[in-house]
Amino acid sequence: MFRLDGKVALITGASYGIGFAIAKGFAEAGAKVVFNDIKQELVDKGLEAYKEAGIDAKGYVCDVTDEVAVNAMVAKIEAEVGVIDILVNNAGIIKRIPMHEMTASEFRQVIDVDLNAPFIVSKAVIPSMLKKGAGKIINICSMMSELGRETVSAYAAAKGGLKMLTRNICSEYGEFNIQCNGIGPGYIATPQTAPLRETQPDGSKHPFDSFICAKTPAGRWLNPEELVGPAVFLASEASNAVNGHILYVDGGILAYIGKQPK
Ligand code: NAP
Ligand code: GCO
Repeated sequence: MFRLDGKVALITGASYGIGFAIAKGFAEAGAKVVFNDIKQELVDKGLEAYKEAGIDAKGYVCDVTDEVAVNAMVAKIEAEVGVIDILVNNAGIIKRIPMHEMTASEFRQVIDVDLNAPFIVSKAVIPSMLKKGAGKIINICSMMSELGRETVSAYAAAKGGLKMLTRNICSEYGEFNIQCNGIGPGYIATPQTAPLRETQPDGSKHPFDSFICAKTPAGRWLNPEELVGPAVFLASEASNAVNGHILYVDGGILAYIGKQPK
């Protein structure tokens, strides 16, 4: 029941990072992997990486915030590969700026990619899922779907909204055998969090690096590959009775007050 054989899976923003890891896991579970990225060179880089992993993925250039481009991409995928059975809304950005210094335009850019785009892409794939009588939508949420912190106001607002969009898609389409769930990763070592892990000029750990290790029971950053099992579960028939759920894959951060300083 954890296999994805015969399924077409679209993972957005999956040339590298979390999206790539999830897509690779889906391929290993039998799915036909389709991904997009915003630039041709990123799609090409992604195709190379998938090929090196022995995966015959299909890549499309598309800015997921552009509804016309998304609709055209989905139509192209349906014509060239097949109806999308599994959608992972993974593409995302973050801007770490104190709120009183953030411009409205910067705020809107984050909301556009992290919240509006999952709406746009989900809306594009749901009609065919309705016709097929089945579908899986997985939204990549965040610790910031539950918690705030300094400098990430736009991102937290977007990821909090994405949690509720997940629950609303569940509510609106559950009767048509479409399950929509979220994955809330903890702190994952990817390019997006690289600035938070940079070694300091004196060779010491970044203060945020030490902070997150103290907030994570396992005392470490998580790896993208640790999201694959939960993602395959939510993409497979094993989760047909799971809907509107945000599965936090955070190593226990949300359960933990944090390691007391020595
Ligand atoms: P990442 O390394 O920055 O990768 C994000 C991917 O999305 C990149 O390929 C990026 O392409 C693409 N993208 C950005 N804007 C796009 C757009 N408008 N259209 C199409 N593609 C676009 O991020 P990540 O760490 O893998 O994170 C992936 C997802 O997990 C994001 O939604 C993030 O918020 C979420 N998340 C990450 C963590 C973490 O600790 N890393 C934890 C919780 C949740 P470009 O390279 O061109 O920007
Ligand atoms: C940050 C980090 C986080 C992670 C992730 C945590 O600046 O706090 O980038 O937002 O990306 O979302 O779940």
